Amino acid sequence: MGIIYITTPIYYPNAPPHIGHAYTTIYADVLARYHRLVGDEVFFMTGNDEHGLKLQRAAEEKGVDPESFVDEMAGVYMSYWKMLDISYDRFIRTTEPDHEEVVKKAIEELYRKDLVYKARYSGWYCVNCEKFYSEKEYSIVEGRPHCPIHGKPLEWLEEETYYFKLSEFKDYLVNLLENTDIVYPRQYAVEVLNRVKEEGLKDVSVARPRERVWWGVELPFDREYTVYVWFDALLNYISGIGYLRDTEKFDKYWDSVHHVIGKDILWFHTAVWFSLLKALDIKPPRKLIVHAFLINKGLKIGKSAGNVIAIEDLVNRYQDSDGVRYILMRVFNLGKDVEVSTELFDSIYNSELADTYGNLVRRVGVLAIKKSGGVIYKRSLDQEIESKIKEAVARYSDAMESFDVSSAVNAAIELAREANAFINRVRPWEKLSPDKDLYTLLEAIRITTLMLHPIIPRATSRVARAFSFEIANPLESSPCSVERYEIREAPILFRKIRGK
Ligand code: ME8
Repeated sequence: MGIIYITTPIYYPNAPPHIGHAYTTIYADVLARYHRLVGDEVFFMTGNDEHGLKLQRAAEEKGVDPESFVDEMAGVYMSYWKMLDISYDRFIRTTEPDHEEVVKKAIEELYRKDLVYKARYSGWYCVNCEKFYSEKEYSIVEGRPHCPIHGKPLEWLEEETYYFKLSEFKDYLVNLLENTDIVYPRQYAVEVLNRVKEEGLKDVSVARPRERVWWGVELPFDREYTVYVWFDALLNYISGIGYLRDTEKFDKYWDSVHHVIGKDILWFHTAVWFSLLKALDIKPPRKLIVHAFLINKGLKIGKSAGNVIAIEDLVNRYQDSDGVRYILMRVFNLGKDVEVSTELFDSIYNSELADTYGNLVRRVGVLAIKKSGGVIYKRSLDQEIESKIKEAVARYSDAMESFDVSSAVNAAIELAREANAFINRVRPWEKLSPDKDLYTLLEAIRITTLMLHPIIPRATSRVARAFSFEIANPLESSPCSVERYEIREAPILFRKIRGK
């Protein structure tokens, strides 16, 4: 039994989460559920990034104080995660006193170590990204610098600020990126390396003047400043497991940390985060799993592009969370952007959930009740299906262990497809006593169900209840291990979507 600590980014709650946030969070949830299923001890954390100019302005626009705004939004995020069956162990908020304490102590330590110093800063800033952009990065529209991600005009900022000596960590960072497999897939490590080689590693500002950004953690050694929101936010990953408070817990989980992020925040999670950890004498994360974007008509789906797809619309369309979870994990891609459309989603839902897995469960359930009174005893399995089961489990396990959830889903649904083909071939409805066929089919259904459990927990739990078997570790559930099936009902799991 292993231990695994899984994190999502902590999201800016200036608006409710959309399909992009669901994409990351469901993926991390599937990893967490898979590891629980195979017997690992899991700590799974998500949460909200509640400080900074973006939140200060969002609250101002609504005419409320930031504190009550972020309180309300924390409830909104939790309700979305409940709607999607996200099984987090902790929902962290950066306004929690424990976290703020860690931020203060961390920056104080860096100051003491001479890794933070005061200097003048000027540059072009995007409030949506909460980030400065260099001349190389921004685009010029009508003669003015614009954000390369949001396409909005950048703001010119000039201020005295405190810097973190990121430049001192260049060799350390390059060595980690070149010689370890922390960043996954590797293409993202190469991307960061190229940038470091091209631009070097410049010191970063870690504070904001209070007169401009008052909604943040006070800088302990200069009350005229607040801590820069990114510096504050990254520390959630260690404050959330008891850094400086509960050493035992921290040591237990930090060793196995797997961060899941979108590629938009790759730089902060490598250049800045790895260096910051080193500066605090903490070892680098075990894994940084980076995924590409969900896009619509070529543009990243997001609040600023105005092309968001609402989570509740998807949950309504596909009846509950399972449909949405399945579809997003089926298209999930670490390396490449995925163009989404209702047509694509409907076709995955109809052909795989309704026509393949759902139909298999319904057909076999009905046959078992009709032909055998719902009780099927253990028999030897059809050999071909038995080897398909073993193959599918091996593929599934390899895929899950390499974080390739869409291939894992594929391995499971492939097995359901094989089982449907087997029914058509052996035609159990024509036989007087088709119990051997039915037992084979029930075993194929059971193993498919166990494999799909982390992805569609509701439907799979329902099948386990209806067919009287336990949800257990698919990697250890050898075919032919159930003595007796009792089929209590033949559920219709997914209703097909017809038309628009
Ligand atoms: O960046 N496709 O928060 P955020 C895929 N608070 N993933 C998407 C997506 C899309 N179209 N849109 C959003 C922040 N995401 C900081 C993080 S962590 C210490 C601080 C997902 O609310 C993806 O995971 O802007 C991306 O990295 C994250 O949402 C950004 O969320």
